[in-house]
Amino acid sequence: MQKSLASPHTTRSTCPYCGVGCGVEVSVAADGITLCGDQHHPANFGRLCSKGAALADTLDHEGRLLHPLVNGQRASWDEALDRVADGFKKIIAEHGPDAVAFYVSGQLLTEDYYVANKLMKGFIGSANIDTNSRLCMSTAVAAHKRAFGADAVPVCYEDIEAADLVVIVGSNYAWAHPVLYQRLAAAKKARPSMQVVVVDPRRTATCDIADLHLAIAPGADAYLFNGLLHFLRREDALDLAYVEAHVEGFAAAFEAARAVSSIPKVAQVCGVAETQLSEFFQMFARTERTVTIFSQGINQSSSGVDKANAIINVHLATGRIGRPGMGPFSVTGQPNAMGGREVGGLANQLAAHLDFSDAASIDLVARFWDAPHMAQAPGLKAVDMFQAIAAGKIKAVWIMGTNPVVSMPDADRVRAALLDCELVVVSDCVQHTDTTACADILLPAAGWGEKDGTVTNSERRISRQRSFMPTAGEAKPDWWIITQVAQRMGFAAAFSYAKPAQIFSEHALLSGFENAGKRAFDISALTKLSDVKYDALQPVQWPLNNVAPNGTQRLFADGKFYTPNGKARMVAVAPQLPAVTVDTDFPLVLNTGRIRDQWHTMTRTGKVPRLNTHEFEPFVQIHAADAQFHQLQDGGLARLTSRHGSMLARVQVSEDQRHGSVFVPMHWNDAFAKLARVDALVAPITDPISGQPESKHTPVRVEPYKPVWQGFVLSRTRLELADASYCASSWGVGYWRHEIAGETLPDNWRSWVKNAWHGSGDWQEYSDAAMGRYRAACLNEGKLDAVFFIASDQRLPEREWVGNLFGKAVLDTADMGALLAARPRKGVASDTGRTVCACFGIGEKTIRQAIQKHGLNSVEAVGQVLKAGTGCGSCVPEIRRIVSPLQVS
Ligand SMILES: Nc1nc2c(c(=O)[nH]1)N[C@H]1C(S)=C(S)[C@@H](COP(=O)(O)OP(=O)(O)OC[C@H]3O[C@@H](n4cnc5c(=O)[nH]c(N)nc54)[C@H](O)[C@@H]3O)O[C@H]1N2
Ligand SMILES: Nc1nc2c(c(=O)[nH]1)N[C@H]1C(S)=C(S)[C@@H](COP(=O)(O)OP(=O)(O)OC[C@H]3O[C@@H](n4cnc5c(=O)[nH]c(N)nc54)[C@H](O)[C@@H]3O)O[C@H]1N2
Ligand code: SF4
Ligand SMILES: [Mo]
Repeated sequence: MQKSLASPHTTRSTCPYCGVGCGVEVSVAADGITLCGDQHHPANFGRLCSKGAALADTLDHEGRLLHPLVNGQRASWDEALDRVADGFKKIIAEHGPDAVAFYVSGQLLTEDYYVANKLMKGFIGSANIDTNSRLCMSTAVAAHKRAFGADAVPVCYEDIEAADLVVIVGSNYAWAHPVLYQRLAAAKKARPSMQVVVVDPRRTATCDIADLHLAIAPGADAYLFNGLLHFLRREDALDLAYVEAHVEGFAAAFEAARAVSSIPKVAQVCGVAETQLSEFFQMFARTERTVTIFSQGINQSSSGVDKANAIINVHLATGRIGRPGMGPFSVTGQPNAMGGREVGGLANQLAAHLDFSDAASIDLVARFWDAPHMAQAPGLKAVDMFQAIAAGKIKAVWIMGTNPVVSMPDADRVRAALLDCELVVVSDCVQHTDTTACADILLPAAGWGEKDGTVTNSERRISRQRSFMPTAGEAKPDWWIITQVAQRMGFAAAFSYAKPAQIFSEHALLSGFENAGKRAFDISALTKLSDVKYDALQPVQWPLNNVAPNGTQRLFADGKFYTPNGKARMVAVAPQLPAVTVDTDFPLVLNTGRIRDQWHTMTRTGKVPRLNTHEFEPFVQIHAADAQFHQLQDGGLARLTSRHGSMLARVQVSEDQRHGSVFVPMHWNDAFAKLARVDALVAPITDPISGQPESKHTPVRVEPYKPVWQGFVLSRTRLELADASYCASSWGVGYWRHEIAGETLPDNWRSWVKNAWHGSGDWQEYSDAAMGRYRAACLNEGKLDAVFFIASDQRLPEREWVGNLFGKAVLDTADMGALLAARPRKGVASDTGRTVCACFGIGEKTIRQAIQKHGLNSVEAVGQVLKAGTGCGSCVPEIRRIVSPLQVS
């Protein structure tokens, strides 16, 4: 176990969630594990967001996959590994190497990723290894390669703080990259002249610090940046000397931008006011130090690569790249999205930033690996890969560290494909996910805190993840599992690593192999690190070689790019709107994305009560006018339907939503709710260059869903409420919360309830059949074990005070009376409202009451009275919205 550099009892590691890559300090003591931000880590300097701060609460073994399982039966590692190796070998022997595939993840460590890629591309002899980064960063990768000749992010985090203008496009920075957002917010506070523009169809929490919000029409971003390019030329705001010296393709790019270029025309197609548009253009024209951040609102699009290049174009044409405080910045999502790109985990990439475009690159990697069966052509990209599985062309797939039955578009088809596939192997830390349910062989992977390796964050910074606790059950690190299978497939010599440090060293060596400055990714300075040095590796930014032995903060300072002639390329972009548009059957645009406190498919964040209080159900956010037109009520249920599938969700009418589009979080799935996978609806339409799916734009219909009864159940253990047609379960503080609804009335509520709650205890109930109300509570030695509230409409008591009763050792008669009357007893706050501050559990209503009572007029004042917002700070934008609504234009 690696001990800390800070003190004998602490370990320094890196947060396993987002691509900000925050350093954490973990203390292991007899009474438990505590954790805080690492003051010295250059990504966060001690800060953590709500998810990072709650990491210690995810480390118990509840729900973990502890042993290998073959066809649902416990098996030894030997047995399971042999089954995997034999299964793959047999299918390869019969059908060739392209009949097998790996589908991996930006959440694997670099060392895991490196060996998975090596096994598939160099030894099995197929390039059918793709990754969830296809759904995430593949667009940015393609755009970088087109513009810079390499997948290299030019900027660093300090550039954001040093900028005078930060343009945030298709990124809900405040929720998805919270610590970077906090750094930006702090920089703006210290230097109020700094300006922030947000380009997003929705008004998001990120708009809290925006001087300008362009609520752009979905999919119109390439028009916006093409229009900007044209405007900048007209205003003489380009750096033509820079273009002349360092850029090619200007004329064609500019010509393409002319098609739609007048301010009225651009404003019209972008759906924003002309005044706002010209304000943005002028800000951009006059501000030299500009950083443009972009994320999934750009990447997840059927023309995402062009959009990203339209953004990069304006930076190249203004020469705003390679200098402090400026540059285009694609922020990565997953903790090791960048590391996966370095090892070539995408089906169209090779290791060390090489690809299949020339025979020499393929040969280079083959020689380095001494590969017996080097793949010669790109493999199938994620969407095509699952379609090939559905078509029976791929007969064996090994899924590692990702949950495609939830996160892939057309997810019902993905599930069906896996259920039909001859051999499905899944490596995960968690036993019951929507994807593990489709597996023939389940391999228990060691989780965060149990494994060792490296990750690379958004600014090319490599940091160590270090283990600080024993592995759960028989779990093993991914690199070990993969190399064991490789050995059993007959490749023992090439996969005989004893520890991650050896893999890292080989990866570093390959990055420098016959490189000589040709490839951006070069960490040859980290080759042959001793074990001690690998263990102690400090966060460093690549390139890291003999020219730059201490790493590189910023790229392209010398105006040289990784293209054959050293010049960057502007790309002629002919803007395109989304591939499929709304019509009368599917009149609304479905936009999907993240919420503040959940991580993807919730396998880890869903375990933490305080992260489940901010939002606890799948929801659909909709503009008031659309809600009215489609007869949807705030707080009611809705059924969403697309050409591909359907789901149920709670309606949130919101002024933040753009007219004509709705937003649904990507997180909910069968493990937590019924009919809640939004990707069942998302069309499998992809960008032709990157293969990234258009996850932000599917035409849908949203109709009211009117159950016969609705209700909720709070219970000490989780219940299977099979009769409910809608059921969303979340783990609260001391109880499980189930929001339910049904289409048929049971004959008898009492037996229904007893059927659902098997535990013994004293039951008390209240029933008003005429009004369709039923309430029941079960006590055990005076302590509350379960409560059921059923109604024919939405008139149900607030959950918070009912939930608080689970904290009482004994309920007295007044409590019971209050429960069955569905009204809190006198003096007890009826409702604190939806939790805003997860750190201190402060609800929206509590904040509103305090504002009124004490006349509070700032976030700071609310913090002083309630502490809300003074923990991790992730909720500050929401508190500000409550204190002073509608600040942003
Ligand atoms: N809390 C939390 N944080 C996370 C994650 C998580 O699961 N939870 N996941 C991580 C990962 S892997 C990723 S990739 C990142 C993603 O980080 P983000 O990309 O910031 O997150 P999203 O919510 O997917 O989408 C960003 C925004 O794109 C907007 N958008 C939709 N369509 C358009 C459009 O046509 N144009 C523009 N300009 N904007 C549009 C959406 O309204 C949304 O607000 O987050 C990372 N951080
Ligand atoms: N509609 C819609 N769909 C989307 C998106 C969207 O915005 N909208 N975003 C897309 C994006 S950007 C992304 S990145 C994907 C994310 O989607 P997924 O990758 O499917 O989501 P996760 O929940 O992060 O899945 C990670 C899995 O790996 C497991 N795991 C955790 N640590 C380890 C480990 O060390 N080893 C192994 N073997 N397993 C581990 C977890 O338990 C979990 O089951 O979703 C994509 N899908
Ligand atoms: S911003 Fe939050 S989720 Fe992202 S790395 Fe930092 S603590 Fe982890
Ligand atoms: Mo992602």
